[in-house]
Order: sequence, then structure tokens, then C-alpha cells
Amino acid sequence: MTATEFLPLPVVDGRTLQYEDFLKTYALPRQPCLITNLGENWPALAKWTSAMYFLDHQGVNKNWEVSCSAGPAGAEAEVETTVGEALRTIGANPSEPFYLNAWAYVRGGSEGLAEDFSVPKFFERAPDFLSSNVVLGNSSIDMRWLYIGSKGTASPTHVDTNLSSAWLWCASGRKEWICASGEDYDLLTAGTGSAAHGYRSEDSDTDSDPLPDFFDPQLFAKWPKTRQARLYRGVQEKGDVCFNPSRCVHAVRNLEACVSLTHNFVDATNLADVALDATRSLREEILPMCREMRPKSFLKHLSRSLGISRAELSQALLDLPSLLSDENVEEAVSCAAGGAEPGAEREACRAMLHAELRRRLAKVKPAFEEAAAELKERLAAGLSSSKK
Ligand SMILES: O=C(O)CCC(=O)C(=O)O
Repeated sequence: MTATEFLPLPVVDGRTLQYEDFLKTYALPRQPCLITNLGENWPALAKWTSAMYFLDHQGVNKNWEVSCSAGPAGAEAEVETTVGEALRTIGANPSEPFYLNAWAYVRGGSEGLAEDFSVPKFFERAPDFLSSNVVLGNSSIDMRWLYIGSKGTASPTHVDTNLSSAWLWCASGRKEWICASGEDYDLLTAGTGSAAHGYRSEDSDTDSDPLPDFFDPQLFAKWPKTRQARLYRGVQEKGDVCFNPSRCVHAVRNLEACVSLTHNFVDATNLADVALDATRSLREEILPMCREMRPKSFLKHLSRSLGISRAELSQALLDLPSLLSDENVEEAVSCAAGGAEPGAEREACRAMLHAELRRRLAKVKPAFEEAAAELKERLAAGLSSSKK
């Protein structure tokens, strides 16, 4: 396929979409889409209309430190500030481009905001051992974000952290998205320093190329490989979710002032992708650190950067080799299949998820388990010798 035009981002009505169709058409084939009419009864639809709601909210920790973008898309400067200051800036100068982006509201002590919405049935269907696993990104705490910004703010082309999937709900405003099929991840990221959200080429230690700028008017001429990719473009309205499956390269800009909520997640639909990224992280980041440091210092250092206790971290790392055991995989599949109505639909979902996850994990599991076993061995040996 060679294309110099975008495809329309598929739009589907969330009121009638069946979970089985969501799995078949979007989640498992890694197809991004817009899902309309979600959150019609959520308090957030009426309340999350401006920065001021969050500023006045008693449950918001205004002192949490955040990194924001100031200035027009493409010429932004990074500003370190607090949630309270960022909200005041947006409220005071609504026409100045300022973006409180990736505000980790749960990690940042503002989890009370979750009373204003509930997670749609399509997403986050995961047992605790997946959603609170630190090596898989600790999604229940560290992958829940709010994005509040003025018209003209944007998020440049990126791939989501840990190769997880994301749902982003627009509470107010309009957003324009360009999303690639998750199947085109290898094509689009080859030779680039692509990593998680927030990746900037100038921060990279390598000479890798940046990802294509999806909103560049000369995109197809400047990055010829994008002609081989399936790139979808669409506008998200208030009350719509944009679903970005794992491995989906995407960019977004705010056509109006926007308040949006996004959660990334790890469940049976994307576990093999997330395990592949965890293997990379074990090999390239965690194991080299563990080989260089004494186990106690390693745990101290890593637990601080992950924001969990040393005991929790040590247990999670020692348990890692059995994370993808048959029993755990079955539990993940059952939990995800619970998105479907009991009966035939649920059984069909269970069978589909089981077959697909097994097939995908077969390619990923041996390397994951090898890296996890080395880590366990080093930690166990080091911790027992330091007790003597
Ligand atoms: O809405 C935004 O600006 C960014 C959302 C996004 O792409 C993400 O969270 O990965």
C-alpha cells in the first residue's frame, strides 16, 4: 500500500458497541478508533468544563509538581510548576497556549476526582497482579492522567508508555487525532529513538531520528515511509473516547480549550506487547543496574524512582518469573472476558482472548522469563548473603 492521504479514523457508537466486536475489530487488531456517547451520565460531563473546577475542588492536591508546556505547538517550552499554579495560569489567560499535560492525578494525590466518572466496560479489565505490577508500569496508580489545555496546545507524535493501550475521554472541547494502526509500529519507529510519551529527540543519548511529525503538512514527502502506513485522522468531540491500542503511534492537537481524562492499561488484550516492552526494560535498564549495584542499593534506588516500598518492590521482582504462568494468563483472560454479557458472548470472548494471547505470548514469554529468572537469582543470592 502506498498512500499520501489519511484514512478516516473509525467512529463507533459506544451505546451499542458489543464487547466482542470491540475485541475483534479494534483491540486485538490494534485498530485505533473513536467511540462516541460515553460518559453521558458521569458528573464529569457537566463539571469538567474548565480549569476552575479543578482549582476549586477540595480533593485536588494543588501542590503536586508537574511539568507543563507553554507556547504554541511546535515551539513549546517545558515549565516546571505545581498543579495549582498551572490551573491558575490556564484560568487567567485562556487564549495563551498552556498545557497541563500528563497530570498523574492518582499518583499526585487527587484520586478523589475518580468519583466523577467510571471506567467504560471496554477497558482496564485486568486482575490486580497486572494493574499493580511495577515492571508493567503500575497502571492503577501511574498511568492515570488529566490533560487540561488551551486551544492550540498539542501532544507530538509518540507511542504510549510500556506499549500499553489507552482510552482518552474528552470532557470538554475538541481534539484532532492522527493515529497509526498498531500493526505499523515497527515500520514507523524503525531507526527512531521512540519510547514512551514525553520522549524528545534532543534528550536522547543516541543519534536516532525523531518520529515523523504527523501534523507536518509535508509529512508524506518528508517521511516517505509514512506512505506505507495506515494513518487515520479524525476529530474527537466532547463525550467521545479515542482508543489507542498498544503499539499505536499517534499525535493530537486541541482545536479548542480541552479537558480530557486518559488511562493507560494492561490487560489480556495487550499483555504480550507489554511483556515485550518489559523484557526490553529488564535487559536494557533493570538488569544492568542490578549487575552493577549491591542488591540493597539497587532496591533502594529503584523503589525510590518507582515510588513504592522496598519490600513491595523486592516481592514483585522475585515473583516476576511466574507472572506469565498458565494460571495467571487464564485469570487475565477471564477478567477481560467479563466485559461481555454472561453466556455465549462471554464464552466467545474468552476463547478469542485465550487463543490470541497464547499465540502472542509464545513469541515473548521465553525471553521475558529468562530475564526475570536472572534478576530473581541475583536478588535472591545478594539478599541472602547480606543477611549473613
Ligand atoms: O491529549 C493529549 O494531548 C495527549 C493524549 C495522548 O496522546 C496520550 O496520553 O498518550
